[in-house]
Amino acid sequence: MLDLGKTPHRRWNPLLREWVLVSPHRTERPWQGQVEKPAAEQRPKYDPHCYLCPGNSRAGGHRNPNYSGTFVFDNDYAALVPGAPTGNIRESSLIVAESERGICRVICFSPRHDLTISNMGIDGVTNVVGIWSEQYQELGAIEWVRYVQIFENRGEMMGASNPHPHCQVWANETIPNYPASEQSALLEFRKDHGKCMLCEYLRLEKAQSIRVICENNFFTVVVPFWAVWPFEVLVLANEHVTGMDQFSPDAQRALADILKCITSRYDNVFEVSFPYSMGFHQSPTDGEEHSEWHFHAHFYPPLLRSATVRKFMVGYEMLATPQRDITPESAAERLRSAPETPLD
Ligand code: H2U
Ligand code: ZN
Repeated sequence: MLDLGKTPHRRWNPLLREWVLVSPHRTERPWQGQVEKPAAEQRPKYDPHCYLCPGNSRAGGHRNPNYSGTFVFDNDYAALVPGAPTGNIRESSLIVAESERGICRVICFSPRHDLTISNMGIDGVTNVVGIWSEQYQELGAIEWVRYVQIFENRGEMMGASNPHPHCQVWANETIPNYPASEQSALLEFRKDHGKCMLCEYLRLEKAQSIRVICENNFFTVVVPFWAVWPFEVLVLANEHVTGMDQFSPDAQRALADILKCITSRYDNVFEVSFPYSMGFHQSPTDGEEHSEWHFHAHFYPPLLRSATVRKFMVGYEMLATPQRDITPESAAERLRSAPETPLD
């Protein structure tokens, strides 16, 4: 008999429509073994060398204003630019390229160099949610922008270039791969079952509750059944809302609250400022009706069993199928038992 906590098995990711291999017998109890704690990171409130702190200069001769809340600017090293020449190459069906326009921005969450979402005040994070919603709508309203991806890389391990609390926004001419895959899965599920996949998934998770971490009136955090990263979570809107443009002020505050809760739990799991990549998935802005979309956020953190042991997607995972050892259920238990208050 298949025992999810003991038997090697594979699980189905219905959003990306692919399998993940789970080998629970390899480490049945993720919190066994030594937890190494690196020296506490002491950061100043203001860093004269930080290119995101108020009043400092950035690349290309720009100087940040003395901002007091959030601060948005066009990325000085933008991966995509709005004025890129258009064209395509189709030498055969095998050598294919298309030009891609885009707009890349950086959003500073706070003038304070030393804060993170977990230890910023709820009002500050609510302001950030307001800016995300504004950027989603402003960039989405541009005629050729079909998708707005808001994402945060937190921690050097995730390739963040700077510890100052910030995120990026990329607005693209085309819908990127993962949102596009999710969109076709959501559409197909609705066609086959007559309901939203994520509304249904949330109902199942709430009924079982073993993978639910925390919730408020508007959002629920679960370790998805099909999680690949050790402490991966999915933040789901409780109601079927397609995007941030539909959030009431209460929902914006609730998103800030739930983000603070999950990031604080993360920090408390290994007593470090937890690295992760996080991003929102919501309706494209291509002018089509997209009632199939259910707003959600993914958190993909690389830490495995201590602050210094990280998971890499290598070997079998690069060549065959993603794999995990600790089960999503034990990760959920670990996150549930971590305090929801900031680490400091
Ligand atoms: P990340 O930490 O997620 O890499 O985001 C920081 C972004 O800031 C990065 O995309 C940009 C980088 O291009 N940046 C500027 O726009 N101006 C600068 O002076 C330095 C970095
Ligand atoms: Zn700074």
